[in-house]
Order: sequence, then C-alpha cells, then structure tokens
Amino acid sequence: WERCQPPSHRGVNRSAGQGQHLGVQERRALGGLEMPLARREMEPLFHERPETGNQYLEDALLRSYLKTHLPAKVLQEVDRDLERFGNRLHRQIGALGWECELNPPVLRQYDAWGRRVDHIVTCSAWRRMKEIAAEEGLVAEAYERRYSSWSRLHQAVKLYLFSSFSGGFNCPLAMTDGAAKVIESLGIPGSLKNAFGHLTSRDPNKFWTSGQWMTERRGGSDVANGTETVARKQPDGTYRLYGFKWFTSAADSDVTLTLARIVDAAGQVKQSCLMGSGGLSLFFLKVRDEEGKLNNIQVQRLKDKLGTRQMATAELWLDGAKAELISAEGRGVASISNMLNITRIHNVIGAVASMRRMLSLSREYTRRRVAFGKLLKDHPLHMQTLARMEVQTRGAFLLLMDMVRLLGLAETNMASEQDQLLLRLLVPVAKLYTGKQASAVVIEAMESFGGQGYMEDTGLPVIVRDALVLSIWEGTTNILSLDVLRSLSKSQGQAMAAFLSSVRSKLELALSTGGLEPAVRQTRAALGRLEQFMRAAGSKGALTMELAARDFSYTLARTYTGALLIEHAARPDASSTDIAAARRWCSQELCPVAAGLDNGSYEAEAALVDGALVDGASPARTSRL
Ligand code: UCC
Repeated sequence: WERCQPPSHRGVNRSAGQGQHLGVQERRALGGLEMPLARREMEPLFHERPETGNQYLEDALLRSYLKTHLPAKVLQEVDRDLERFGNRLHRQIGALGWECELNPPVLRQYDAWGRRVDHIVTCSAWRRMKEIAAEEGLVAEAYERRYSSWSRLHQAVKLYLFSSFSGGFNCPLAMTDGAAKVIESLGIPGSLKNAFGHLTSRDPNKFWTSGQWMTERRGGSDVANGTETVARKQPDGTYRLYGFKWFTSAADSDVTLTLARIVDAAGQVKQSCLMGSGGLSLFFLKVRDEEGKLNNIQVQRLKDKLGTRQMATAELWLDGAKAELISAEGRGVASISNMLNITRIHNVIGAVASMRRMLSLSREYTRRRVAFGKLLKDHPLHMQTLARMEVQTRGAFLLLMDMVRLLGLAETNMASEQDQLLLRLLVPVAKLYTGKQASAVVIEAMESFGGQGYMEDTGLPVIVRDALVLSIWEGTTNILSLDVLRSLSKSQGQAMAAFLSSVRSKLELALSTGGLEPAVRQTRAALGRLEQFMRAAGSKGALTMELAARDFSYTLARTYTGALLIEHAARPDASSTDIAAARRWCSQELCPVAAGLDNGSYEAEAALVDGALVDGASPARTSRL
C-alpha cells in the first residue's frame, strides 16, 4: 500500500486488472490498436501508478553512506533494523499516514451540554503513529546511545525514512526531541526527570510528545519583542502564565516548552530579566492534568494551513497555566535555542525525505509511463530533469548525514572544538538551504507526472504542500541567514576557520581520485573567492554583511555540500554516478556571494534601489520630487 496510491474507500481501486490495462496502453503507444475508436473513447484513462517498495532497500545512497561510515558491528545491527523498519513503513505505516491526511484534527469546543471542553479530536491513525514512534524509539534511540555517537545518526535515518509516511507525525517528534534535548542539556533536573523519561520512552503507554510554543500575535521571528505572555510566581515556587500563543504546532501534545516574561505582583518585568535577551524565560508545562482537563488553557481555534493539515496547529489562550521555570531568569531565548537547533535538524530531515520520496516516485513512473511511443525513461530531456533533482537530493542528504554525525559526536563528548563550531554553523546553513531545495525539487517532481501530479488523490500534492512549510517554520531563510552570521560573530571567526579547514581536508582526500579534478578545482576556486569576500566585507559596515547574509549562506551550503559529494565520490568503492554527481554539483555557481560583492549588491546604494524597486518608485523621480 502506498500513499501515492488513492485509497480504495475513496472509490477508486486501480490495482485490479492493472496488467490488462498496461497491455492496452503499450499496444496503443506502439500503434498496435485493435479496438474500434468508439470503444476507445469510452474507455477510462488509465495511468500507471508508480510502485515503490522498501524505501531503505531502494535508497542506494543511504546504504552506501552507512556502509562507508558505520563501524561493522553497528552497521550489521542498524542495517537489520532499517530493513525491518522499511518493510513496516511499506506495509503498515504508509496507510496510517494517508489516514491522517484524510482525517485531519477538528476542534470540539463545547460538549453536548454547553460546557467548554476544547477537545482537539485526532483520528485513530494519528494516535497509532504515537505508539509506533515509541515502539520504534524514534526519539529514544538518540538518548539511549547504545551505538555511542552513531545512535544520533541511526535515529536520524529512521526519521528520514519515516518522514514521508508519517502523516505529519514527524512534527511532534521534532519538538519532543527538542524538549528532551533541552532537559538533557540542563542536566535532567529532578523536577524534570519524570518528563524526560516519558519523552524518551519506548513504551507506547508512557510516551509523551512535546510542543514548542514560541510564536505570538506580534510575530514569530522577533521572539523577544513579540512575546507578550507574562509569568507570575506563585507561593509554591511555580508560575502561572497569561498570554496568547498564536501558532502552536501539534497542540494535542502532552507537554510543552514555552517562553514568557516574569513579572512581579504589580505587573512590572523583573529587573533581573531585563539583563537577558528581551527578558524572556523558559517554562515547562503539562497541557492537561491527570484527568485530562486543560491546564487553564483555552483553544481559540485550529489554524487553516496550506499543508501539514494532518497536524493540529492552534491558537491558545493561557489563562493562568501552571508552569515550571526551567531556565535562568531572562535566559529563555538562549535556552530554547537548544530545542530550535534540534527541530531545525528535523526540518532538514523532512526536506531531504520529501525530495527523496518525490524522486523515487518520479523515477518509478519513468519506467511505466509511455508517451510519444516510448517510456519516459527513454526520453533524454525528461531524464536530464530528474538527474538534476537527483544531484540536489544527494547533496542535501550528505549534508544532513554530516550534520547528524557531528551532533552524535557532540552528544557523546567526542567532538573537537572545531566539530562543535562547525555543527553550530551548519545547522542554520543546512536548514535554510535544504528548505529551498525541497520546495524547488518537489514542485519539479510533481511536474514530472504531468497533470497526474496535480491530482489530489495521487497523494503527490500532499507531499508538495507539506514541503512548502520547510522554508518557513523553524525560522525563515533570512532569519536563518542572520543566525549564520550570529554563529560566526559569536565564535569570533573560529567557526569560519573550522568550516574552511573542514572543506579543505575533504578536498585533500580526493586529490588522487581520477575524474574528480574539475570538481576539486572549482571548489577550491570558490573557497578562494569566499575568503576574498570575507576580507573585503571585513572592512565594510554591518549593512554589507546583512545584505550579503543570504548569498553568503548559500555559498557555505554549496561549497560544503560540494566537498561532501567529492568526499563520497573519492571512497574506494565509489561508483561513476558518485563522481558525476560531485562534478555536476560543483559546476554550478558555488560562490554567489563573490558575484554579489562585485556587482555592488551589498552597498547602501543597492539597498536604496531595493526599496525603490519594491515600492514601485524610481529613485531618480523620488529625489526630484
Ligand atoms: O514553533 C514552530 C513550529 C513548530 C513545528 C516544529 C516542526 C519542525 C520539524 C519539521 C519536521 C519536518 S515555528 C517557530 C520557530 N521559531 C523560530 O525559529 C524563531 C525564529 N527566530 C530566531 O531564530 C531569532 O534568531 C531569535 C529568536 C533566536 C533571535 O532572538 P534575539 O533575542 O534577537 O537573539 P540574540 O539576542 O541574538 O540571542 C539570544 C541568545 C544569544 O546567546 P548569549 O546571550 O549567550 O549571547 C545567542 O547566541 O541566544 C543565543 N542563540 C543561539 N544559540 C540564538 N540563536 C541560537 C542558536 N540557534 N543556537 C545557539
């Protein structure tokens, strides 16, 4: 059963008689038509459904990556687990994911007797996903660390396989993982031990999911200035939160982390909080009590979103919700950034998974669909389009793997200082770049199905809609570009040095591999131009770096990914397609920020023209007036 396949209870079951129709179609394509025209006109149009199987077994790049990097013993166990999981996704989980799509959550605000209940009603498949997530250890795996630093990678690979079949359940898992990470980074204080146990449990009866309530009515990027929620301390040391959370994803979660400003009895923000970023502090709270009653929270409404409709995103009033302060006062943003970095990694997982899923289906379709007398796979232009998407997807996949490899090292105290700086830099780089790649690739892949790709009941538009959020939530492309700059300035340039040295050492290893010379040369040249840019930008003001932030981040993404593709293609058992992928990736503009500097895009004057262009006014005309 496949999500791409329309479910039979929607009235269309195409599996019966498939072979017969293929024969008809092929005969028609080859000109061997036997039917009278009138009959043919009445005959329904049958397209071949793309059939994919075990996504783990069918993912050659994933398997070659694991074989190259995992120690033999770990590989053996992980391989067995992933093959089993791949079968489960194919046989069971995919169908549940589609059920989640067909039965989105609804808000039941009142019971039959007029009492306010604010019950978010989810479907049984969504609830089953929660159990499966626990059974499969989709969060637990990362915290048990049975494979030391490789546990994080094992977990990430399972999530990558799960993502496109999860019916949106990857979202609460991202936040649950982020919450567990925050609690772990606090040293698992006694008061949160129980919660940590639930969030990382493999027992479906104990497993909890977490939300991440950050966004308020005044906006989601500038969290410090947008947060109006206040926290009042209670005699027992807990707090009561009052405010309005405007976007709360997976609002059916058991617990959440959220931000608020601590105020005194007179409603004044405490002085100690004003020291930190925006005066916010981080709180943990349970959404419901033991009897299932909401914790002084009202659900105003569910959001009407373009995609991720399987998952309840709500507007919530906090009217004295009982909460526990878990950060130092005023250190809320810095503390929740541990969660953000994890959810951003999950975002990358989702991005790569959606690209891979669409491409798998698209590739399959080329082997079945006949047009102009031959299969799509025999049309060179069609295959060129798919090959370009494949190169993007491979690059994004290797970037993801490298990032989770570094995360695994950091979490097991095996990361060097350079590794840690690199990880901090790569998270926003990968999040912003793969978000954009995913949008472009899934839309292109949808087009590769022709009109069929646009049909709801193929399931393809769902993947497209769900992928479009990836460049928005968890920080938009520009916000993430500014975070790239933040990570560089915070490390006083050390993160950049770690980046350059890592790229160079990957290129060194590839020097003796035939066929990779052009790619190595292009990447080196890009690094040289990047360094030139850094020197030139260093003598300019902050505006230059702000205007360059997006192009600069794209440059980091492209050069680093190029180096990873080269490294992968330089291994002894690499294939000719590994080399081709590296060469193609590196033949694009790897250093767009150098071109932007050369043509003055980052000067104050350019910013004025940007404004005028957007306003629709001519600067010359404006100045005459
Ligand atoms: O909640 C959402 C949807 C949930 C769905 C999740 C599913 C995803 C999985 C998908 C699976 C397919 S969306 C809402 C998400 N919201 C955001 O991402 C917020 C976007 N805004 C930012 O990221 C901004 O850059 C802010 C809020 C971080 C900027 O705030 P400030 O106050 O201007 O930040 P500061 O003052 O620069 O930073 C405050 C402190 C600093 O530390 P100190 O004080 O020690 O110098 C920063 O270095 O926080 C530190 N910091 C960080 N540290 C800030 N960002 C980071 C970071 N990323 N890593 C480490």
